[in-house]
Order: sequence, then structure tokens, then C-alpha cells
Amino acid sequence: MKLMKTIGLAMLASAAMVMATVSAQAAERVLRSSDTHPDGYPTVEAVKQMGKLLEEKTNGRLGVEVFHSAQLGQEKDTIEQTQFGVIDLNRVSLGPFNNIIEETQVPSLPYIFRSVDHMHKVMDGPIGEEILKAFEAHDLVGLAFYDGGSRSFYNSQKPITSVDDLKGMKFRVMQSDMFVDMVGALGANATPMPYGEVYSSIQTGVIDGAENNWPSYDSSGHFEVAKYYTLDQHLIVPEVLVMSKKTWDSLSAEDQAAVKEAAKESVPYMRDLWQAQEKKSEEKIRAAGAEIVTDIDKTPFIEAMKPVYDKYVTSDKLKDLVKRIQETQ
Ligand code: GTR
Repeated sequence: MKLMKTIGLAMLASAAMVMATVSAQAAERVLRSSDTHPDGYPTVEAVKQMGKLLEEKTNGRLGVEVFHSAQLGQEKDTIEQTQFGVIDLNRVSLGPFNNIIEETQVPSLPYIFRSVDHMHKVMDGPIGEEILKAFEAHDLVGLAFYDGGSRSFYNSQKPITSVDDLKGMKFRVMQSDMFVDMVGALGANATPMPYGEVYSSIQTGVIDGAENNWPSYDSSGHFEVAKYYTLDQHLIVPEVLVMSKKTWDSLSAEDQAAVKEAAKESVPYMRDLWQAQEKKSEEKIRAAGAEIVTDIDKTPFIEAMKPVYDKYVTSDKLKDLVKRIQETQ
């Protein structure tokens, strides 16, 4: 009887090893990763790819299962669960970290990056590494940055062609005090709320609109209820993949290195998917009849952001980060 059991287990183990290359569920230890986006979205696919690479690098010791579509909760809650070690990995925008990790405010500042290329130069270099390190004091390990394109305002009421048009309107922002002030500086009112509540809040008129990039505006369906999109591109906020420090501490040094490598190697994969998705989403949204304002003078928007910089960039550490980002060519 005992022998039968042992043979059975051995067979199961070898079956698991064969499966390991095919499916994350077959890895000896499957790390749970959260994402608010639906299956197929570039961030979800990038973390799946990271998991595949991790399985290869660890010979099946570690794999990743992505719980997409906010199955594990909205971003603010999943961040807490990741800090507690209930969730192993989390792919989130830097925005919801702003109130917790001061350094994440800097790449989340409106108009801090001149372009996506500028953002890549900064986040792929020593400044990016410094910001990733800052997560450790908060029970998290920063692994890699992904793309989040640029975010612009959309609403259900009217085309916005100037800062003046925003006056008195109500926009949802991510749960970050800095974004509340950013919208306030433009003369509009901000309501911080979880992503999952935005669609119905626009539909019922609780808010006039929100702000996001093309792929999120598309996959969330927000374009169906808020068809005026103005490309003011006030934010180029990177997204980040983090690991729970508890999970990290449970891994051998070799497996920790494999996690870091797999995460970094998933970045170019993500960027390719992202570029393709931005185009696809833009085409779909235009075809659906959304009204896109592209011809917009950004200077008054940029100038209006000065109070946000004055309020948030106060410590020497943040001032220095801002200066070095602005100096990065
Ligand atoms: C998306 C981002 C998500 C989430 C969302 C939001 O662009 O990828 O992580 O932050 O925006 O606005 O809440």
C-alpha cells in the first residue's frame, strides 16, 4: 500500500515536470499575481511571459498565475494584500503607491516626462533603480517598470479644447492625493475612486469623466459612456511589477535572482505588445464614433501644474530626483 502511494507520487511528480514547461499551474510553487486588467491586456500577458521565463530559469520550481480582471480586488486593496504577503506579485500603476511611497510621486508628476522615450531613458537607468529600491521599506520588492502610455481626459459632456473648458467638471482620478490636486489645479473637481467603479459612475452622472490611456479607455469600455477624449497627455505614469517582501524572503538567493531577471526580460515583450495595443485601441475607439481633440495647446496645462510641484516636491530628495529627470536627455 505504502509502495503504491510512493509510486503514485513519483508518477505525479514526473508528470508535473513535463507539464511545468506548458502551464504555470504545474510549477512546484505557483506565485499569485494580481492585475486589474482583462485577460489579453499587455500587462497581463507580460506577467504571464515573466512566469514562463521564471519557470525555465528555475527548472519548474517557480511559476506564476495571473489573476486578471481585478479577481483579487481593486488596486489599493491588492497593494495592501501584497504587503501582507497574501498576494505574491502585483502589477499596478505607480499612482496608487503615491500616498505610501514618496519616491513614486516623482515619475507620477504631471508633465515630468517630455515623451515616452524620455520616460524609458529615466526608468531604465539609475533613477528607475532608485525608485524600485524605495519599495523595500514598505514590505514590497520593486521588480520592473512597464509602459502605461500617456493619460488624457475624457468625459460625457463636451469636447474639451482648453483648460477653461475643464472648470467645474468632475473627474475620477486614481487614489492618489497628488492626482486630486492635479485636477484641482486645472479648475476641475476630482473624485478618487477604484477603477472598477468608474464606468457606472460616469453612466449615472456621479462624475463627468476620468482620464486614462488608449488601451484602458478601450478595455474598460469607458469610451462608450464618455465619448469626448482630449489628448492633453498630462501624465506618462509608468506601471510597476512588485513582489511581496514576505514572498521574496522565502526564496533562495538563486530564485530571487531568477525573479528579477525574468521580470526585466518581460519588459521589451510588454513594450511591443503595448505599442500594438495603443494603435488597435485608438482605431477601435475612433471607429466607434468618439470625438477626439488632438489639436490642443499643452502650454497652459503645463503652466497650471506649478502648484502641484510646489506642494509635493518639497524634500531635498524629491527635488534632486526631479532635477535629474529633467536633465536626462
Ligand atoms: C490603467 C492602469 C491600471 C490602473 C488604471 C486606473 O491605465 O494600467 O493599473 O491604474 O489605469 O486608472 O485605475
